Amino acid sequence: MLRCASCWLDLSQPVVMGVLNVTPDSFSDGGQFQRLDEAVRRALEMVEEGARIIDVGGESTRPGAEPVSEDEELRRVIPVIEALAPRIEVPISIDTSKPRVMAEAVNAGAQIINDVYALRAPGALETARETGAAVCLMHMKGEPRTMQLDPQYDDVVAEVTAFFAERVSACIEAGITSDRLVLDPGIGFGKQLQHNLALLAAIPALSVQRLPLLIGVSRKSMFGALLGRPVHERLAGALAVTVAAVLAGAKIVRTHDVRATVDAVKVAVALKNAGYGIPMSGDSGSGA
Ligand code: 8Y7
Repeated sequence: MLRCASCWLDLSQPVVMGVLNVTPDSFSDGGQFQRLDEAVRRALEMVEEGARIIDVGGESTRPGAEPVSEDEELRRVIPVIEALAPRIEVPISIDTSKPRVMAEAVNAGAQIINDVYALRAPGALETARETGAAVCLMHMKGEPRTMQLDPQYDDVVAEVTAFFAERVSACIEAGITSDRLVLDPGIGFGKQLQHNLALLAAIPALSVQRLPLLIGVSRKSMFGALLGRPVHERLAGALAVTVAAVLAGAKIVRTHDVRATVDAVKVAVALKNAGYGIPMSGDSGSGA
């Protein structure tokens, strides 16, 4: 169970996190009330489709994206969280790296902090502790504006695992208990295709202290590199990774495409429960 600000999230079976971007380019241009209405409708739809977390984000962290101001980020996300929290049972996560946005979002009803900067901003550890929210600690090499300019690693799996161990220690020292923590290798965040694939292949060994892992590959450029597909033709690729990640033990899958991803997770869970990957008796050993 994951301890959230005022609830527990059952992760004994993997769950889907639905992405709710509230950046100006995500919804229509019909003014703030219409945008709010559309955002709430999409969130309710994702819950209907089986999302068990709604991830609200007001700052694009896509490669090359420019940062937004704290005030602008608050203006985008707080009204959405206030409108949504009383209307859904599933926890809301706030996708931010800014302490003040974390605090106000949890005040408005968010239960989880999803920080691509893993609480490395000044004051973030202390603020996160005080909110009582669960925290997703994501690995990112560099910062969004420049992270995809030829990132290099000696051993990406060792580097990400060491980063997890360091950030988990920092959280524990700051008073954030381990029952509040989720880890995420940050697919596409300062990584080339080979790094993303190495991390996905290492899922069974990637965690520290057996903390739950979150994987986000939805629409990401690794499928551009692998398949030559544009952003809206990457669902099949992402579902393939989803099945592999769930079989390997991932506990949260972050996606824009909730309905299809919930189906893929169900299939993967059924295969896993049927013994997928466990050799049949007589199928291992001497080969006689
Ligand atoms: C991830 C994420 C994004 C991810 C976590 C996108 C905010 C880029 N990706 N958070 N956020 N993990 N925890 O393409 O992989 O959705 S934004």
